[in-house]
Amino acid sequence: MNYSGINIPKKVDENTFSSRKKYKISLIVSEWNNQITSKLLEGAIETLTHNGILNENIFITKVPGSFELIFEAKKKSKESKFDSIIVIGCLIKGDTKHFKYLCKSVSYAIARINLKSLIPVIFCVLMDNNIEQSNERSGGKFGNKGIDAAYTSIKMMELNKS
Ligand code: DLZ
Repeated sequence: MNYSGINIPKKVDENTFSSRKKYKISLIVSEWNNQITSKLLEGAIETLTHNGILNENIFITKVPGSFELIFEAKKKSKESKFDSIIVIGCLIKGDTKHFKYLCKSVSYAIARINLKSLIPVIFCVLMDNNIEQSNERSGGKFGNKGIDAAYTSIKMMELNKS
């Protein structure tokens, strides 16, 4: 277990590692707060490829903001191409009510997509009070939530196929 609560899988046997070659993953990334989401994306890609997922099976789609993660995740969850989806975003509190409603609608909508989808949609959207908190969770003292999301995605794909 690491500090974030994700159970990091131990080294797996050759068969399990090799069976991951077939998995196709969609990474949907918000460009809003790109300095943070790019680090989450990097952590996710590195973790996936170090754990048996082929580079050519990782498909990245950029969307303008976290709100657009919803539409793209809905679309991708209906294609039969992917075994899992990771949505990556970063919402940072400002002076207006945007933050509150974006946090609510994005988390609620992604949860709803999961209720219908036959593949897991992993939630990697930071919701922070300030940029410092986001930095701490995208390669800082609280790790990189992109790494956690990638491990979660592998676990869920294996669970879904078992
Ligand atoms: C409008 C907005 C605001 C205020 N803040 C953020 C944010 O912190 N993080 C983020 O990903 N997106 C933000 N957005 C943009 C919305 O997600 C969305 O792109 C626009 O409202 C257009 O639909």
